[in-house]
Amino acid sequence: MFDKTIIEAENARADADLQADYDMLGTQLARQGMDIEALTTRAAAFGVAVPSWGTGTGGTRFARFPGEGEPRNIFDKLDDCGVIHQLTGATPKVSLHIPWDKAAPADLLAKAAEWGLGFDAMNSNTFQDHADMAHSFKYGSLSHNKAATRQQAIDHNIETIEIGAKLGSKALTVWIGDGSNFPGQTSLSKQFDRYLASMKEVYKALPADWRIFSEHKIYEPAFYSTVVQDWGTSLMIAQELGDKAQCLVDLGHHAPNVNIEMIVARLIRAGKLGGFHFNDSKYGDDDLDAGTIEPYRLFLVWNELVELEDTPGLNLAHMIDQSHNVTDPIESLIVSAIEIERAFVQASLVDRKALAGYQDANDALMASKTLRRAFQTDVSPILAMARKRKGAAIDPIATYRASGYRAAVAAVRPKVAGGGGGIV
Ligand SMILES: [Mn+2]
Repeated sequence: MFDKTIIEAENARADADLQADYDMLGTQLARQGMDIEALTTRAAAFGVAVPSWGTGTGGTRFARFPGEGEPRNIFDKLDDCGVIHQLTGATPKVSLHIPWDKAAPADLLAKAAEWGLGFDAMNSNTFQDHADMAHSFKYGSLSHNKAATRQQAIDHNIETIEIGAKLGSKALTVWIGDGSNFPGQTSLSKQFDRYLASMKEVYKALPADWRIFSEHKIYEPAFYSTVVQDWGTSLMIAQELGDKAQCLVDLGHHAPNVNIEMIVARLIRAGKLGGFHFNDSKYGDDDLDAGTIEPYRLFLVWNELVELEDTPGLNLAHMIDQSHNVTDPIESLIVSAIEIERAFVQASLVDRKALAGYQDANDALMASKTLRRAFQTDVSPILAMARKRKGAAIDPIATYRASGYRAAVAAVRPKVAGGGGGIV
């Protein structure tokens, strides 16, 4: 369905302009003592995982409007993820959600191999009821007040680990919807105790080389209290569980205006930052495309990550977590992967020696200007050159549109009004 020769044809048309832009940027960066080739090598090595659920059209609490040619199953989703990786060269792994993506591991591995894809962190799902389950998660899962329901949630997480182990995944991300809608509905402390006891059972089932990520979220679907509501609780969980437990930061899971880059710095200091769910938001967990609302915040998060990248033991799982309601999901995921990589490369431009000097001298204005100089540099030619050298597209969106992929898959994938994929 995707003719790779379109990339070569489109790149041939864009190549001369790219080379001219690249040479000009290289000259500018050289004047600042920076080597564009080193930055391009760094960009080329960057990767961010695509969420399988992001390839379908999402929805809101109000409605879901199906798109053309949406994936019917995990194999269609992997095809779409493969196209994204072909075009960007920056999304080598896919993050799966169980049970949505349940299939024979051998078949998943074979489909992923067709596209040169691997599998990143696995995601369990106890925020909805599955087919054939004895107990409902309506009133909670890992923190439920009934032991049998908690055990069912524990068993599901362990099953998700077992599936992931067959796929080469090395981590489980646990996000739960548990909480309450009314003051008094539940004991805040007992509910957390039950959650911790359940997570300890899941932790015991981790293979030696696996990690478990605790993902916090301030609210939704529980609107009064959430069991894992912020990074403080997430850190408590990771510290109580043990060395294989770390925290996952989803950029949309905080109150508006929270200083997320500070959370990043603190969690790295504690040795407990495990990974990211990138997206963007205006008000809440909007799951909008990365870098579309607050690109400077995305840059500032990356500024901390780059500054602390040599911290011993730091091993971050970078993933996208978005919901696409009004765009072609493939296009949104392409744009997001590029914007995340852009912020990474921009943060790599920060003159850290000069910045440290301004900080030591209490020169707030020049320290701030040092960051903004990096943020205001258009690194697009570096990103495009990194793609070109990997055989990916100089202009991924234009190339995708020229490929006709969406129309081709729409011819064989019928529209489905319901379907999975949502906001997590
Ligand atoms: Mn998330």
